[in-house]
Amino acid sequence: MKKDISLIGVPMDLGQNRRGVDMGPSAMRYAGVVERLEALHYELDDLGDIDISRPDRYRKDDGTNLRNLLEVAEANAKLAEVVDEVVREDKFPLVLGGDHSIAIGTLAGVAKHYQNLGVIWYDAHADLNTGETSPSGNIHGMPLAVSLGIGHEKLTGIGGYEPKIRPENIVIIGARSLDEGEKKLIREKGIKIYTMHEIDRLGMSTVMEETIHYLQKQTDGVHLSLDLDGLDPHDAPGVGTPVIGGLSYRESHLAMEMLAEANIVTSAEFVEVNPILDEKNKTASIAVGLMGSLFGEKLL
Ligand code: HAR
Ligand code: MN
Ligand code: MN
Ligand code: MN
Repeated sequence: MKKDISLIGVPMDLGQNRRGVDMGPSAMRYAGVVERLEALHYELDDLGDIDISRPDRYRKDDGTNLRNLLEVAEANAKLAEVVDEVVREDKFPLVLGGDHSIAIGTLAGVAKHYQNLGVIWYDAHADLNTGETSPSGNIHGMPLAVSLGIGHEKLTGIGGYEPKIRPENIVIIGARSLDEGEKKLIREKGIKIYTMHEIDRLGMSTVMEETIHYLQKQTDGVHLSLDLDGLDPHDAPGVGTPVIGGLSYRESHLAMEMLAEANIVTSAEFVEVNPILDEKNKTASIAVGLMGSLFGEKLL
């Protein structure tokens, strides 16, 4: 792991329709992210928060099924520039969300620095919708599709190039809520996915061994996009779209610990923490704990 980390907050809630997730970065700072990583001897540079312009009204853009399209696109373009600069300075970008639509900007900033960027999508959802397939019109259900170059041009074109990533370099872990259009895309593109079924059968240890092996042999960097709703809502209640039957606290730590050992992750984001829906900042604290494990914290 690079010893210099740049922390970027993205107080974004426009990619979905439950307010509060814009306070995620504050909640994770309050839960001690800076101190936690500094204790592991990282040089941490907190770049503060990206400016998000708030629309006067949350609405779908004319003629599209895309809620707050222009504002989401604008925020992600800003985020992409900041992340791009961080990677150019040879630092590790650690992005705090915000709803998952911010992965569009993070990946736009990171992916141009790699020939074959791998992506681990740790999530209850696949986020492979487009305006056409989305049941909600919420852009946080679309960032993985957008990064593949599938979706509205105002989103896929962010950063001035597309696609950002290739389907064969993606591994989805923890999925248990998939829309029909997403299932079709997963099959068509042959995207590697460990749903809860495979994780139950194989165990997280094998899933991570396979994931690491798969990505190591074909990628030159790995972005971890961790949606806290990948965890079971019993463990991580402070999320806008909880789905029962999720990954446990310990399975998630094991996943992070194995990634730390393999030393393959080159950028990361932790998203969907909503402190208004949380119980005494539990979910933000769990997110920070997972960051600790990802960056090499050991039990002994
Ligand atoms: N698949 C649903 C949709 O597109 C729900 C997406 C939900 N949320 C997230 N993303 N938190 O992982 O509307
Ligand atoms: Mn997600
Ligand atoms: Mn999700
Ligand atoms: Mn439980």
